[in-house]
Amino acid sequence: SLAQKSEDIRLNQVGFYPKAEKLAVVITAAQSPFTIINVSTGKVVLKGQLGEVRKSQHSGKSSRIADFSAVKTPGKYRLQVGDQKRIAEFEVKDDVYKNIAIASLRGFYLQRASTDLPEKYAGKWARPAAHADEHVLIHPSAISDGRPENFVIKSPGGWYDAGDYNKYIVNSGITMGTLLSLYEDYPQYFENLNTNIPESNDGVPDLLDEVLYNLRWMLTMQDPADGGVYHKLTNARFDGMVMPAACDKPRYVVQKSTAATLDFVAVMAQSARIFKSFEAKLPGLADSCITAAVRGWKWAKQNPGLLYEQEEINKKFAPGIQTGTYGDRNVSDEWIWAAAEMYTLTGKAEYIKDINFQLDKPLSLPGWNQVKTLGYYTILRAGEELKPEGTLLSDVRKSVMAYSNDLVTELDRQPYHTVMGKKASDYAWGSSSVAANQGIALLYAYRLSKNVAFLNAARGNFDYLLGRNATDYCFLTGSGTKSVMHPHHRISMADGIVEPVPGLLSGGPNPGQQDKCTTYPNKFADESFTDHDCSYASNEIAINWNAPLVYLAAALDAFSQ
Ligand code: 9MR
Repeated sequence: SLAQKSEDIRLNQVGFYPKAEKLAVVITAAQSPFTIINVSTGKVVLKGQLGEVRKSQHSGKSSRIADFSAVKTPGKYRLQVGDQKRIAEFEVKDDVYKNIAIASLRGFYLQRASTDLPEKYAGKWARPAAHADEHVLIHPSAISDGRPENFVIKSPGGWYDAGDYNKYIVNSGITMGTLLSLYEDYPQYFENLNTNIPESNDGVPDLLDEVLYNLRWMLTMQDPADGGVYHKLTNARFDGMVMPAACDKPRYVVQKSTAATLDFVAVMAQSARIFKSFEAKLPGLADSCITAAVRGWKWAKQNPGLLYEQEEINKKFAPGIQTGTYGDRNVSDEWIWAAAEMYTLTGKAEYIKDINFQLDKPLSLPGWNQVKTLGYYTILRAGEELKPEGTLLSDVRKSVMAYSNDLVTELDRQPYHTVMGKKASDYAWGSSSVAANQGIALLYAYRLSKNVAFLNAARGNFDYLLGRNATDYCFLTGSGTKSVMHPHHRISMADGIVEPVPGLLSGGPNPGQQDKCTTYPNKFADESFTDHDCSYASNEIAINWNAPLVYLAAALDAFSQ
């Protein structure tokens, strides 16, 4: 049964954990009373007044907040505002975060390449194997001296990056780092979390099974000859809007890059650490990861700043490559992340001795081209044991706290009562991942300080993603009462099923509107979103956006136990 909701009431459409703060935003300038009614008994359980007027700095729109945090008993409720034309039904229940953690982790299963997805695990989104990637051409941009042309490698598996079917190491890097960190931060949580994938019940947590599917692919992307890592595995041009099995274009691995290699090193080092504890189930895996990491590190030392240059490549070689570039222009942060992981894996300070951790600068939220903070999180996690020399650990702590303190400043004045959107720059391509990554930073601050304001703010961003935002959409497919239905996602567009593939996080508002879709409602930063499959700039899905949502949902659930 779909809950009813007026468009001008914005709230988490999935539900509220009993002890959590519970807010709805009403788009109105007028003061008015509100009531909360228990749907099954018809009784009024709470009466209140909307809060002070708040204004969106982006659109200028006025709104007020209904705070019904006092409703803590599980059940179904109706919020009625003023004359009762405005209503919103919602649920209070214990498993909100858990269900979202499972759904968004299953989103990765449904993105798997090179394998069939049987109905048993994929339901109506079952599909046959495609993109086998058993004969991947080495693009001329990647052919080193003496190697025959048309040399092929096997590079099966991994996840499709996004709405497209290519596989990019840089973006896999941050995605894996986020999921592996989730495991390291909350290992007990995953002991019994069953996500109904083929590997469930194999003695390895489902989160790690899913990670492993992409890890095995990443391992194939390292050139055995020199340890460098190909930037991506891709078509020359994007596939059409067709199902995977209808794709038949040749696939290439392209030029090696320092960004890809260092991200790979970081992922391998972190994986080695984690999979050591699963030696009995996965014999030799941790060792393979260590070897791969060390070889990648050596290559990077010899090639410390080799950028991926798609335009240059296309001037020199055919076929030209037109797919996503993930063309990072600065690899100082990749060095920080890789060094932090190698140091943590080996305990050898030599890995960090020449690294400038940039702690004189503010923390940067993790993104595919900015990964230094993943290194900070690892130092934070392992620091007590590692005891790095000097002030590294205390400086990292200060940096995380300063960033989070900054985030929650003036939260009380934000129209949606979220730290997300305080700055217009939060609304970049993939803004949903900004909200989720802010939530993660806040949870680190909460763990360091035990200050519940940070936990509440993290939950606020979770609520943002599930509907308490200026677009009125729940950005996670398959969840909520008004969720995204038309993501720019080839499988969802081509499979003939009305509902999109579930468990995928839409990119979210992006006033850049680079896709030039004509269906955006306006250009206001917080509303610049369109649930149309033309909109790759606001309504695509991507693995690096899903991963921080998995983290946020699972961590919030772990804190709620
Ligand atoms: O997420 C990426 C975003 O930060 C960039 O601004 C954008 C344009 O370069 O590319 C995004 O990544 C896309 C990638 O290049 C190809 N697969 C889909 C990704 C999500 O839109």
